[in-house]
Amino acid sequence: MLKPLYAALLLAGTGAFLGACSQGGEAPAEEGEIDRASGLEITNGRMMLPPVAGNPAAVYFDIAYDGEGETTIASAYVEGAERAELHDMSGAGGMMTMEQMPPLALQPGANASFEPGGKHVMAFDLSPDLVAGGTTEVTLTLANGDKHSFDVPIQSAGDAR
Ligand SMILES: [Cu+2]
Repeated sequence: MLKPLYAALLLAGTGAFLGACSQGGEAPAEEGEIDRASGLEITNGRMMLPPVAGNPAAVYFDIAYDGEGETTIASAYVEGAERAELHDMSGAGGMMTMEQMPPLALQPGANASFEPGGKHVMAFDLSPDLVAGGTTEVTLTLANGDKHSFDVPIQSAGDAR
């Protein structure tokens, strides 16, 4: 089980987790204590491990946004991955290529899907702690600096997407 230290640090401003990083042994943050950017709803999240160990994993999820004004997803963090990037696929048929995508702007009432063949979060240099059947935490950072964290189940490459 990965410790949600990252989320805990982000919550330091609340006082509840002040100094959590140096204390050690504190209980993992409970559901509801992780960051929730206002108006963002994430469903259907999952991480697909690569078929070949050492390759990056892909994280998929659906977003519904119903906050005030436009919001923009600027970057992603995946617990247990050295780095994560927002990717999109372009091309068609056997000529699909992926590339980093620009920040994703969402208007109130908008939905977006990160799904196989389209947008995804690519997670690089995975910790061996990320195993099928486990969970990890994904954090989206908005252009205004707000964070939105959510847990995703980890699935093996052979599982249904
Ligand atoms: Cu990718």
